[in-house]
Amino acid sequence: MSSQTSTSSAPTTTSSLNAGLIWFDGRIVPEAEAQVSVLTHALHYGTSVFEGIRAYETERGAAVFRLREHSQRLLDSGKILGMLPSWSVDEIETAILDTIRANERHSCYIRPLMWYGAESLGVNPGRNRLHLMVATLPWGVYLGDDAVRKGAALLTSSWRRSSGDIMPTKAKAGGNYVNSVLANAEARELGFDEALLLDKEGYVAEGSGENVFFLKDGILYALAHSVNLRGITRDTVITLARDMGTPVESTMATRDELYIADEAFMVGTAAEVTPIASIDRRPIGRGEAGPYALAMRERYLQVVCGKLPEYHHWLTFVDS
Ligand code: PPE
Repeated sequence: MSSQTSTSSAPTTTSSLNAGLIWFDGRIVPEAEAQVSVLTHALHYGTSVFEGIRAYETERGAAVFRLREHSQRLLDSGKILGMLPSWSVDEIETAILDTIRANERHSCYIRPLMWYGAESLGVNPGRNRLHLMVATLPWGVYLGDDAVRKGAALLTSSWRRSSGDIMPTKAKAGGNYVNSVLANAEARELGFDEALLLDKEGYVAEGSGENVFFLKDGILYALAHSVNLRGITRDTVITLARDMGTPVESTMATRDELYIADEAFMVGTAAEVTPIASIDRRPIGRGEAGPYALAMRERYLQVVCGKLPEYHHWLTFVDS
C-alpha cells in the first residue's frame, strides 16, 4: 500500500500575488525567502494583526495615503491583543516606505502583518516571538469595475458582526476576519457582490471589509462605530463631505432605513468609495450608482492621487 506521506524536499510556497520583495523582520528579501513555520501560533489561532494601506501614483511619484494613521492602528490592534512589539510607529512607516522603494512601485496595496511565531503551541501566546512583515501588491478595483460603475448588490448576511464582548472588533486581527470571510463567501455564493453585516441588536454594522454610509434628504449618515472597525476611509469621507458642504451625522440604523435611503455606498482602503445599487434585492434610490456616491468617489480619487493640495497633509511622498 502506498503512503500519503512523502519526505521529499520542502515545497516552494511563493504566492501568485506578485509581491516581489518583502520586508521581513528588518530584512528585505524575495517572497520565496519570507517563510514561516507551519507551527506558527498565528496560523493556528488567528493571533495576527494587519493593515491594508494604499499608495497612489501622483505627479510627485508614489504617495502613501494616511500612512501615520494606518501604522498607528497596526500598533493599536497589537495593543488590544496584548502584543508587545519592539517596533515604533516611525519604524513601521520606514519599513513600509522602504518596501515600496525596493519594489519600485508607482502604486500598490500595502499589507503589513504582525504575528506570533512558532516558539510554543497552545492557546497561551506565552513565549512566542513577534514578527513583522510588509508586502506590497499590485491591486486594482476591490469589488470589480462593474460594482463601481453599476453599483454593488449587497445581501444582509445571516452571520452577525461579532460584538465587542466576544471579539475585539476595534483590532484589525486575523482571527476576526473569519466572520468577514464567512459573510462574504455566503453573499458571493448567492450571486451578490458583498455582504452587509448586522450587529447582535440588528443594527447595520458594516460590510465584510468596508464601512457604510447612506444619504437621506440631503444629510449624509455615517454608521456609528459600535462594533465596526474605526475606518480611516470613513474618517476621510466625513471630512470630504463636510468640506463639500454636506451635513454629516453619525447614526445607528436598521436595515430597512437603508432600504429607503436616497443613496448608499461603502468605503474602505481596498473598496475606496463603492456605490451600492441594491440591498437584499431592493433597489436603493434608482437602483444604480448614485450621483452623490460617484461624486464622492471622484473626489476621493483626486485626493489620494494628490490632485488637491489642501489634502496633501494626508499623503507621504515616497521619494521626498
Ligand atoms: N471594516 C472592515 C471590516 C474592514 O476590513 C475595513 C478595511 C474597513 C471597515 C475600512 O477600513 P479602512 O480601510 O481603514 O477605511 N478592509 C481592508 C481589508 C480588505 C481585504 O479584503 O483584505 C481594506 O480595505 O484594506
